[in-house]
Amino acid sequence: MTLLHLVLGDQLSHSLSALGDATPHGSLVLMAEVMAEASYVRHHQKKIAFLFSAMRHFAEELRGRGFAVRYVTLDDPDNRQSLMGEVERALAETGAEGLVVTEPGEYRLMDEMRGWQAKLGVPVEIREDDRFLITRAGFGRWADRRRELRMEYFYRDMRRHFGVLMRGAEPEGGQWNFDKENRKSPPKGLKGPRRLSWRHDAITSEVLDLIEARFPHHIGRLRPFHFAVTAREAEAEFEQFVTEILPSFGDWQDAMVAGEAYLFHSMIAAYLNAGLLLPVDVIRRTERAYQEGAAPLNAVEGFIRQILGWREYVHGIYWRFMPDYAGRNALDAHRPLPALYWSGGTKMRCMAAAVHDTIEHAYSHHIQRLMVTGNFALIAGLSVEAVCEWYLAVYADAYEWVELPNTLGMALYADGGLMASKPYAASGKYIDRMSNFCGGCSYDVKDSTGENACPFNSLYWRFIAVNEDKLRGNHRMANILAGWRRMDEGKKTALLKRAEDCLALLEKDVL
Ligand code: DLZ
Ligand code: SF4
Repeated sequence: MTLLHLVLGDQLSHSLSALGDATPHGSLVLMAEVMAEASYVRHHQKKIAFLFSAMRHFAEELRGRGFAVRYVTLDDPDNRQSLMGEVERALAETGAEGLVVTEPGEYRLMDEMRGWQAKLGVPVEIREDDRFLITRAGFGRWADRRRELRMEYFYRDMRRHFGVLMRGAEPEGGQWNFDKENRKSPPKGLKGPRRLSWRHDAITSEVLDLIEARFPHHIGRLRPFHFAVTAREAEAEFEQFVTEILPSFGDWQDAMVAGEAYLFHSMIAAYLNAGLLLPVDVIRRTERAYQEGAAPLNAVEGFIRQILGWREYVHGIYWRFMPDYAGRNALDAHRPLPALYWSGGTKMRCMAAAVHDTIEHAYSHHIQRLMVTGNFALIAGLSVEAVCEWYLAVYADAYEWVELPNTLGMALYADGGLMASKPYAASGKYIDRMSNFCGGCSYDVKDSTGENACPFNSLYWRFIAVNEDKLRGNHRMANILAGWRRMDEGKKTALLKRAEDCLALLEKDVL
């Protein structure tokens, strides 16, 4: 009996469970570029180009290993432009008698797939995605035993369980977390290293032309395009990170510098989330760098926490709380997403830089995402749904399982504190400390109420005032709420007035 093995665009791993028992003879692998996946949000042009090129290269690798691959391109005239449509057509045209697939990363697709067996009339086997270190069910068992699902405790359990950076029962260096050392302000002239960049082969060139022709209305600058599109290239980029960049990663993890989109970040999220790199390999390689004395512990621990802790944790949270999670809006944030998120057209230099980096690279680093665009969305009360959709569309690494908890939970506090112990709201002072943006900004970061005052300052206090009741029970907010209550009435009025003026300017697109 011939089975059809479906491989999705973010499942580009040779160890994928759906390919586990596929044999070069007797199995047919199906991969399809379809409009339904390419446009359920208006993905960044570079994101689609990366995935299509990586998918085409992966199909070639499978063929090289002797598999029969049915690869459907977006402009195939018979393409039904949905995954189920293409599975149905493949079953009819090849006589395959069943379908095997690895569970998709997003709930909407999982929900759809649960109905495929009945609709297609053949057995559909949905296998566990074992590319994470902890399965969805395993996370569920961990969460069942906890009252609060804090990442820090999850991370410690993962360290212990997998024996990563451990010295017997104790964490390496005597501490679980070295973040105090990872918050240095950027000195003048801080520059990231030159990165590997890849020449386009014929496959990538063809994909770029296709994206240019078919997705001109999607956000983003398509060229120059420099992403790795094979596991080999992604591994080479990661190796460059470990040997040349990781030693500085910790120190400058939270720094932001104008014109330096990457600084000392690894840039591997898009590769990990599409399956070109596996988290277990990345963690072990990074740990080895520490053991060999090639990188300091604060950098290695901070980096490993992102992969072994944070990434696994958000994946677990997503699958435990979906579909309800997507509808949460604990702070009732509904203001429409301003056009500046798509254009970068704003006088706020920090926001313009974060959005321009995003347009250019389908990337901005985590502090820009959390403390600039995310923080602004939080304190301006922007629509949770619209902000989440934006993050999902614009970043090459974004799939809903990773984007939603990070945006809705972490950045916007819309899950009411399930993930974050307090809202990540900050005034311009934080941005000024961690970046070189404020010096060249049209606004004055030291002013909160004047006509030229940094919008973050007044919006921050307005956010506290508006959400006072909702945040009252949170002991980590007690000092800030008390600070607001004690503030001189005249100052309060001036702050709220400036905040309303900023929101009015935002609505007119001239902030
Ligand atoms: C993101 C994406 C895009 C843009 N295009 C495709 C596609 O054409 N074919 C495909 O199989 N997958 C694509 N993907 C990735 C899927 O959207 C992804 O597998 C689901 O969102 C689940 O994570
Ligand atoms: Fe951003 Fe305010 Fe600094 Fe301007 S002054 S860069 S708006 S934080």
